[in-house]
Amino acid sequence: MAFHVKTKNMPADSTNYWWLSDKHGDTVVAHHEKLHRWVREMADLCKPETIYWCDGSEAEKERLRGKALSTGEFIELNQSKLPGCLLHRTAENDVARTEHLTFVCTSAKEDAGPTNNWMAPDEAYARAREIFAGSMKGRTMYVIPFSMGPVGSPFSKIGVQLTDSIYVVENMRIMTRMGSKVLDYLGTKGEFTKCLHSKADLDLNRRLILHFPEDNTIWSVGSGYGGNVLLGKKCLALRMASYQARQEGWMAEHMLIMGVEEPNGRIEYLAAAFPSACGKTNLAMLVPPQGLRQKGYRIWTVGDDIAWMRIDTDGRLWGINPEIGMFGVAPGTNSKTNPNAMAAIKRNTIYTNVALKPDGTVWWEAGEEQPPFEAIDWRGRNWKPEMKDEEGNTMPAAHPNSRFTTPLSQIPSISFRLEQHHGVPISAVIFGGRRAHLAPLVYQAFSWQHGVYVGATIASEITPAQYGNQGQLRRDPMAMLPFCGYNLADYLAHWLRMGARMLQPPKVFHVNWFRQDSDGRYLWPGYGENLRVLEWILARSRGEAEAVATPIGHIPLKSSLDLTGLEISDEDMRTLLEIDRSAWLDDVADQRRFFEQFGDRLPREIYTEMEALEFRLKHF
Ligand code: GTP
Ligand code: SPV
Ligand code: MN
Repeated sequence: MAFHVKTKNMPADSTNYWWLSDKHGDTVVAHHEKLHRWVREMADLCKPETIYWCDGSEAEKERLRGKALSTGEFIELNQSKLPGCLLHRTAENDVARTEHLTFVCTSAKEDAGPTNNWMAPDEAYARAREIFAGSMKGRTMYVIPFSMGPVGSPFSKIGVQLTDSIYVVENMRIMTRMGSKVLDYLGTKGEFTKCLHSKADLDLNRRLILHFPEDNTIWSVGSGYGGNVLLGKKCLALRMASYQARQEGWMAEHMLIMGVEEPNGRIEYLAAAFPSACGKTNLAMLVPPQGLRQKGYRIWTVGDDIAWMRIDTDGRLWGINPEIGMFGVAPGTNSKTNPNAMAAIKRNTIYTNVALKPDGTVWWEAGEEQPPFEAIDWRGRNWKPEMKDEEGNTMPAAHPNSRFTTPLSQIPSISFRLEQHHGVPISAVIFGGRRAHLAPLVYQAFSWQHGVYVGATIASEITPAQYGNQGQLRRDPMAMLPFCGYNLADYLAHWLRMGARMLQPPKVFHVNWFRQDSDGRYLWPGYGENLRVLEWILARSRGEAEAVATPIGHIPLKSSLDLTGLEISDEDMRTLLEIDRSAWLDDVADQRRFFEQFGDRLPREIYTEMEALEFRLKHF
């Protein structure tokens, strides 16, 4: 066990050593020179009053929370109804990821590719340095050693985040394995990602989220919102990790992982990539609808946002969830749509930008009950259900991207395999998006190569998880458009290479839970009912269920889906499974425009698949 002699007002250079007791209980001095030199350099830049090394203990958690409650950074919720729960409100201009301020800083611009913002490393460091300079004056710099994946696993990655936000520390405590055990593992020489964060003045014009994959470094300044500042998550576990994964021959993906236990007791695992706020958290912990529950189905949640996958000695793809918490979308979550999440978030949860009810509990749109008579909204203002903004729109009480941070261990459906470093074997990979039109409920790719093309052509409506034109359709390959730490063309080539290396690649599917009619009504009930589609997907992966070949892939017959107990009209089912050839040809034209930006770097196989689809649409 390690303890750290780091307390208030010690000068930065006294962080140089910490004390560890060795196996025999003797006290020894450990010195990770690189780590300490870096902490000192960053402290020289940011000028905190104090440096505090997080040990990950319960006592530390209580102490930091107490401090944040006293400054208003956290608001205490009703502790008898929501024990261990806190509320945090971000700045009004800081409620989602800011993709336009997020950069991949490789030495060559082409290595970032046309879909990432790019800045030369020297310029990026220089611009950020100006904002970081003195940004922590009068504040504490917290040092958070964390592990993505079980501590000590060969498939895990270590990071050390410096931050001046207790909100960040407390979220990292839930989302990652953090504290002394990680320092112990790092020893005197361990590799780690250098993660620097400061809220600075939360000014949108002085906000930058910078990735330096060549230096294994992340700098984020000027924000206090989740994906911008919990640097283990999107920054490390996706952008940096995807860069490393390509070099090291594995995959870092924006995917949930879930186990589906079938009536015979066999558990098969699925990995699914949907863009932000398109249903990963909900699918990963779904509760089987009555009809299927009676058959004996049961779900095991492994992960809800990030999957790291590698090929094991059996030639199959195995995946782990590097996180141990979920940072989930609140609106739409209730005991009908997601009972497992509702059970999980009743304790030890940090709520961000939800509404506060007079009894000290929380509320959000499409939540547990009808709108409360009055509440304090996400901005901290008095709110009533009928309130309208200047343009006459109803004002939500909770921000549409309000979230909860909760330990995965609290989810009733949590998988018993979460802590196993080798992870779970993946039988099927599912892609999906939020598409009001075109994409049918489900289809299966003809091959791995066709599947890579299907993933590359995901299109989805922009959601409140990011700034941008809400609802606008954009192409988002593998749901990684905002998260791929290198050229997306090289990323697609990596996917093709991985397929060639596998003896039994997962079968590939595409789903769309968000098909609408002309009145904007969802045709498919979604949520738990999605298991009906997963059942078909798993049977197809084993080569069992019926399907019809169409130009875009194999689709189920209505009769090959178990719809027991579901009220859905024949007409809606027909629409959900229809293929509109001329609309698909228009989509191919849009795909071509998207792909052209990658020039010769895009793998030829992607064009081959696109042209084959075009041919099938015209001639079959
Ligand atoms: P990130 O955390 O941003 O990566 O998102 P996510 O993919 O985990 O999305 P999440 O499951 O949190 O869902 C986002 C929103 O979509 C929530 O408001 C959900 O209630 C809603 N949603 C999820 N699944 C379904 C579904 O099957 N049908 C419909 N209509 N809505 C859904
Ligand atoms: C997403 O936007 O895809 C999220 C939330 O999962 S955040 O961590 O903020 O990126
Ligand atoms: Mn996500």
